[in-house]
Amino acid sequence: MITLHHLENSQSIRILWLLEEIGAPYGFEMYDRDTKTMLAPQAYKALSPLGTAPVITDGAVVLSESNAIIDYIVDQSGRSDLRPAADDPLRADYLFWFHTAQGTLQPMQTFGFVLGLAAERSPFLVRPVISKVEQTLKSVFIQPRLTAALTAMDIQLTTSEFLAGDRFTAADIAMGYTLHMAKLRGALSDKYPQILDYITRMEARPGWQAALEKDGKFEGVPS
Ligand SMILES: N[C@@H](CCC(=O)N[C@@H](CS)C(=O)NCC(=O)O)C(=O)O
Repeated sequence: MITLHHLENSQSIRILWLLEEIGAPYGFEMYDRDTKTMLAPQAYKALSPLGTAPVITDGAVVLSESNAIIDYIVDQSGRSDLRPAADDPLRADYLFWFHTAQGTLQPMQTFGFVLGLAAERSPFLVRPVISKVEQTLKSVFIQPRLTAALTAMDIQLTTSEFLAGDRFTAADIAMGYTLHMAKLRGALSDKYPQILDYITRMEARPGWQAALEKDGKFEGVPS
């Protein structure tokens, strides 16, 4: 049986959501973050080579990286509706959004957050310099990529209910946490009305609600 090793307030909520959407039995172990560093505790870091959340175990298998875990769980579940097949016309949209979640949107968002922390926590005298670097990197590198992806998504969602057509897929799961966090941080303005509606639809899903209930204290903390 698959066991989710679930770190509080983390991207692991995606996997909990997927498991709840699938509805098959699974094991669940909850871990709190280190209260000083807010990183995963040592017991969590020892689970996998990367030391990051999420992690699943399944017999001798230990797997980290959100999208690898999503693919593994969908493989095991036999739920072919969650991933358009190779000859499905929706396959390209599916692949694009599934990978854009973890290949562009989430890393850019995390990078921006870390740059903000660096400026905030740097010694007083060098803070103006670090802040300048933060602003430059955000405006030259991060924001254009976020804007491009969010604009394309908003356009996509004018013609389809989900990211890959009118069917809920694992691309919606991969993107879910990222958009949820973007919304919480105020990064989604009225410029993206379709995305805001889409997030409301995703948050109303019984699977997402069940994941929040099982987690019990999800607020969302990036890193
Ligand atoms: N690309 C990785 C990112 C993993 C990641 O950065 N996870 C964060 C939680 S959102 C984490 O483990 N933070 C705690 C730590 O680094 O100790 C994935 O999707 O699994």
